[in-house]
Amino acid sequence: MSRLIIISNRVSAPKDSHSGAQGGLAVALSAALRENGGIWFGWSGETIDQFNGHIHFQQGGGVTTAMVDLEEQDVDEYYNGYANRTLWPLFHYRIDLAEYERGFAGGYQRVNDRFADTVRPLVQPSDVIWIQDYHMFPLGQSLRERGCDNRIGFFLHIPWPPRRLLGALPEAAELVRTLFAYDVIGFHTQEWLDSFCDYAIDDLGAQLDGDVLTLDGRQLQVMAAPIGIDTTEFVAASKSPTARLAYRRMRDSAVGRDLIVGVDRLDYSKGLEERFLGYERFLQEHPEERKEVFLLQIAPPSRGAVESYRKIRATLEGLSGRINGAYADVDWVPIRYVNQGYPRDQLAGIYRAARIGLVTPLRDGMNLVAKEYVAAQDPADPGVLILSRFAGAAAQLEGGAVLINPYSAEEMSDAIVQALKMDRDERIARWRTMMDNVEGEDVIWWRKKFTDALMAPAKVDA
Ligand code: ADQ
Repeated sequence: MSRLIIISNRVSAPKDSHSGAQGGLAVALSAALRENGGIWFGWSGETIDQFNGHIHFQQGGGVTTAMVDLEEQDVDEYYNGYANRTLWPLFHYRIDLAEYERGFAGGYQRVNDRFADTVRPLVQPSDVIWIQDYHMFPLGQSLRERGCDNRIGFFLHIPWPPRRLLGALPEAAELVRTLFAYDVIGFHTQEWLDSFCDYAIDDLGAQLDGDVLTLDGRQLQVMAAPIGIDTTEFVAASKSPTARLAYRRMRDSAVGRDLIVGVDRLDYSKGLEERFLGYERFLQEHPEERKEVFLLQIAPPSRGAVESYRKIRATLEGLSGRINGAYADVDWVPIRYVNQGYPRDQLAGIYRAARIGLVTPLRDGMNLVAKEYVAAQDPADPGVLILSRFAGAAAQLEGGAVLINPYSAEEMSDAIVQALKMDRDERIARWRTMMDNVEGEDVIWWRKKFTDALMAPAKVDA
């Protein structure tokens, strides 16, 4: 069997496989490494004065991790720059926030070349390489230039933007061309996959035959593989003693009111500002419901080095203050806004206590919070998921969620009322539909779908 080399910006292999403290992705990738043997490679998160390519190896939970340090300039240009100030906003349709600087693009390529230089000596001829996400689009090409002819796959965790939007990226054509260095490329949804094919076909002249794109004699297999959560683990987490305690604490502090919960990284793509405005609209339009509910928004800060993230934080603080100032009473606060992370089992208990899960990104590759909310519910008395139609997860959960346009405060307000009034039979039926998907297409299914394609023997080039 081939060894697997997984490469991602940050490495988060679990210290022990059942701690339950890490996300589903880390669990799934670590399991793949345990089964196949191999290495998980990435940036250590540390900086160093002069890049030296020195690899820090670690063993834990049956997984070998290998990490390198980067220079501060690397981090500024590659991570805070091109990845998070150019690609992230553009790929989330925020052309207004995307910044284009040659230094970012240059630093991004330099770091990918550094990763390639560092990882190349670790690769054995029969290894299969799986690269994760938008930090590393050109890494496959860099590895090919260093004589690596292994099977290499790439999975994109964020949306792929429509063709004309991608055209705003100065290096768009070059970037897409480099992706033909891969053997397989995966997206969460058919929509993202179609947008990718549109660009490759219409702008670069690639040809599509079945699931294979051909450009200049290189064949690239394209696939939609929606990521799931580790459902078994999450259901178990939702019944753990910590979850039960968190559930009880929430219920006690709710004193009979219905909890609406939002859990997101503090990121403009998650539609938090629009969510607060939609909730404010609900409070305005439905004075009779006001003291019957409250919104708990959990949003740990992320990417604080990037200006647009500092701005969204300030905006949300202002907005929650304004709404609470306008509506709060001595015994009731409409929004509890919390800026910290919680362990997964505690989060599971909070989800379970919530009558409504409010997941309203403006654009999201998938959105795992939506699936975690579903998995944590009590089957006999589940809550309602209100979900943005612009999250990748909507393609799988549309049969059970109340889908909304997150830009519309009116739709959000109406959906909250609909969810509060929904009778138990309808809630159970909707939840069952969603849970069937969350159980069937879990993270193990996702990982297998991708690695099966990646590990299949290469097709002969036409
Ligand atoms: P993210 O943008 O980080 O992921 P998401 O899929 O929602 O978004 O995953 C967030 C994870 O962080 C969830 O597992 C959630 O439980 C956890 N989390 C969030 N807030 C937390 C808190 N306060 N405390 C503890 N845990 C918290 C990117 C893409 C997504 C895609 C995933 C996986 O942007 O679209 O679904 O990768 O591919």
